[in-house]
Amino acid sequence: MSPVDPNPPISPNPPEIAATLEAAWGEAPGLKGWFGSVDHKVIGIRYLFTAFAFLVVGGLEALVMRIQLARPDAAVLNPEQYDQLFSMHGVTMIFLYALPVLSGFSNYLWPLMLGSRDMAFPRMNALSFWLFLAAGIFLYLSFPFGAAPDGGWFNYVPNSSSEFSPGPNIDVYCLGLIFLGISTTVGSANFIVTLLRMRAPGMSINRLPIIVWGTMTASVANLFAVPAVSLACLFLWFDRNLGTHFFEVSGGGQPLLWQHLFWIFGHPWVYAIVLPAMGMVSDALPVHCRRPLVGYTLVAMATVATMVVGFGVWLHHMFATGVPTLALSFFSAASFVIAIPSAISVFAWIATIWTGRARITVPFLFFTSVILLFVIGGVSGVMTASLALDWQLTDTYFIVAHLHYVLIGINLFAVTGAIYHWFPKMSGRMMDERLGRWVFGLMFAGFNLAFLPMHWLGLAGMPRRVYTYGSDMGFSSTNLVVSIGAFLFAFGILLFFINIWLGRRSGRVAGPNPWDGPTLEWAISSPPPVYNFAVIPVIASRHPLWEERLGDTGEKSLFAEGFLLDRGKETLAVTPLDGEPDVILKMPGDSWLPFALSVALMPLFGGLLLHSVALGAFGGIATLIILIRWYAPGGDTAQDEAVRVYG
Ligand code: HEM
Ligand SMILES: [Cu+2]
Repeated sequence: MSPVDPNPPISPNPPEIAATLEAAWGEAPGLKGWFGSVDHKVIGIRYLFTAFAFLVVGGLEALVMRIQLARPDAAVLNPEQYDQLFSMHGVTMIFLYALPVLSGFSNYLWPLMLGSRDMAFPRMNALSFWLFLAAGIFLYLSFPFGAAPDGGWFNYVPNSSSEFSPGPNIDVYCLGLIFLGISTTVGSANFIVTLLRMRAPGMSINRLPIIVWGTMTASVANLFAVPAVSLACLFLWFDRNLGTHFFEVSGGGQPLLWQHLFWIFGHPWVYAIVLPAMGMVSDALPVHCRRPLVGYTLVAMATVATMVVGFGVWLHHMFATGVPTLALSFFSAASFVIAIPSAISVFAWIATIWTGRARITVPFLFFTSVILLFVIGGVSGVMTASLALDWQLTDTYFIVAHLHYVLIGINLFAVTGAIYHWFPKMSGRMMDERLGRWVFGLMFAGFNLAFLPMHWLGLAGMPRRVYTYGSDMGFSSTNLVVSIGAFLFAFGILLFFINIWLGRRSGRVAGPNPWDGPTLEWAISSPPPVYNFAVIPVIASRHPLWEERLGDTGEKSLFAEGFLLDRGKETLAVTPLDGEPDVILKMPGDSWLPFALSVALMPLFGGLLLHSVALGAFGGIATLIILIRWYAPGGDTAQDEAVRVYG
């Protein structure tokens, strides 16, 4: 920043302090810095990049399926290949794109929005990223061998038992999800502790941005939900490899147990991959409407309520399995009820647009389209909460249409808008608005062309997960339209990536606060310095940068008079609810351990998959050595040297 910067960041960053902090926080040079970085911003961007890479892979799989389905009786794919493609497409999109992309945003944004210098556990943060990448690679290594999971993303037994699926495909699924579950668990624990402790003074719980509420809710839910699916996968792996009978009727087991364990995880997970995305809309849409979000408290409470109710609806995925009538009625009713908290956010967004002074920017277009797509996906969801309709529609293309409206509508459209919104912060440059409008138009038109007619296909009785259909069935022309729409949509996404690439290379310089946003991340330069805030600010409201203009009486947030922690790699921890300053934390430096641990787990899981004792033992011993090194006392990991600031 030059001294004549016309638009300096609000949070001061004097050069002499910057140099000290730079020395303490800067990345180690060379490979150690690259593999060992624990900076939440670096990790966040890596998460985003990797998740988008998986989106491309999953998208290409979808396009191949759509080529096969464009015409009746096509033979581009045989049934076995089609099974692997839709299964890997589902697994990739749900597990390797939809949650990780949100973890990327939260990782990048949380400390900046909360006024902290990093996440609570930087090394665990790096670990959760490397584990995610390793588990993704593990799942995909099976692909070239034709051994990829092929039992759908929810992998029902007995179809996935060794009797009906003797190859290694399902074992890849089981071990891959257990592997990935470690990453999710580590990441969730980190988010929760970060929320409770790593905030600027005064950032009390009722001042948190909604994305923080969203990711916090998702993280707590993941801690309860992920063990269910990991356990289910472990049991199935036992059944298939050690001859146990958890899911086998002949041995006294229960096939339905799989569905219960899976959906106790699966339904909350669906909320985990939309609530943080809804949070991004709740935080960013108001900026483009030039007013605070309408109904902040209700929206925050609704976020939590959605998840609480979300744990009580899993059986709606099993209406067609012959469960007792009383259970059917209960779960049907709960599934209707969940529409209420979901609708609160929609009303809050509409009211914000209605009462604000909207600028029709590209993020604004994406966020408003989220509202529309959410309503369509929500209504088709409520329809299937009705038993009679669900029995008719289950396993048809109506469900495929519904799930894409929810997942693409609330996750992908929100994420794309959020990239346009926060890209200037991440890169220091703007993405081109004109190209952005083309991206939006193509994505919106292509998406609806591809997925709206799927509802009709489903109502007409076209089943999902079937590799072809006859020309006499009346599905042909609609399927052609769907495939054309899919390619249009994909072209829009391609343009989006080009837009990012051009923006990075030659976009207009953004300055600290190009959208005139109210939250803390806009108070520092773009991109932010490694230590985020030279002076940890003291927060007095929900919109620290808008206090003047909103005519807030009472106390004002302080940017120049906060905490200056410059005796090493330090940050402040506050009390959980009120955000009172509590202790100064020594933060750990770069480390190769998270990377090494993730690499070492690959041969361990590989050995289990291939029944190779040597490979497994090698991975196991390496894992053990790295863990011992990690936990060995000394080094710079000690977090207990905290010095009290107050009292
Ligand atoms: C270009 C975009 C996309 C297209 C054309 C597309 C198309 C398809 C098709 C053709 C199927 C299989 C239908 C069947 O035979 O049952 C499918 C399934 C699925 N898709 Fe997509 N999809 C796209 C993007 C996404 C995204 C972004 C997500 C999630 C964030 C997603 C999640 C799923 C899931 C969960 C399934 C179910 C897989 C299963 O049955 O196990 N899709 N999609
Ligand atoms: Cu559900």
